[in-house]
Amino acid sequence: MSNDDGAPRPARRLLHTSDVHLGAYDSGRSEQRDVLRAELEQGFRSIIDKCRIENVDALLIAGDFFDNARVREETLEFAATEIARAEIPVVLLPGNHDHVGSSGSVYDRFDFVGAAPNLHLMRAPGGETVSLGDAEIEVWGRSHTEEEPNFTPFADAPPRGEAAWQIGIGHGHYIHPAAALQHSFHIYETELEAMDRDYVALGHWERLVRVAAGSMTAAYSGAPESLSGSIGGRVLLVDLQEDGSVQLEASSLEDEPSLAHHEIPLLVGVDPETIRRR
Ligand SMILES: [Mn+2]
Repeated sequence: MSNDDGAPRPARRLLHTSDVHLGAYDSGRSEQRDVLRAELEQGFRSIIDKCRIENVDALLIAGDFFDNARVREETLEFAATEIARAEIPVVLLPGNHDHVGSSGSVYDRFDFVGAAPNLHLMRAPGGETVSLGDAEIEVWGRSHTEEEPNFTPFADAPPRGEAAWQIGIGHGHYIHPAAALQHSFHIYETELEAMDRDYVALGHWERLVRVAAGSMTAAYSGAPESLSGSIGGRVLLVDLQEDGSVQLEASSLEDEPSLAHHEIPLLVGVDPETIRRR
């Protein structure tokens, strides 16, 4: 597995988030929706602040960045302005709520890369590799298009590339061996192992959890602002360390204590019906 030649690798730090759902409260006007909308935007603003404060080298957004394709124009402008403010490479993988493809994508409404030149918007339905910064990190992912009902984020992913750090990013439902199979966008442990990446950044679940994947690390960051309750509120700082190991820290956006790698829940024996997804 992985890069085992023992040569030291350049230490890097990523920030992993997902399921931001910007624009979820854009339709209709009411005082309550305006409050919720402001909270959602503040969540993303806090993520960009954290990138700047924590010396993050790249930001990964693992799908459902926007809630739908009809969000307000000012939400699109807000998003692009904040991404540009990060001043580091930002990898944005579209999920099922903000899919790309021929049927009305939110990303066709606005020139995001023009407004935020540091943005890497993954649009290739077959999957693509993005090389970041000084080319020590490569990120592979496959975006949702909503044209394939049996979409699988990681099936038949290409082998590792040449860069020191090999990262996967995907938006889908991790299939725990105990899980029922009716969910969509399946991600299997065998696929994660076959990808042979150093870290896989997952989205689609609002909940923060590591998933068992052999000797590699794969995790859901959870949503920065939960649309359905008290879960969420954290992002994952991903330290790629010189010895080749990957260390996570779940950092709060609301002044809660951080969770160290071993304190982040690991998916074992959980009832899959308790996991909220959008
Ligand atoms: Mn989703």
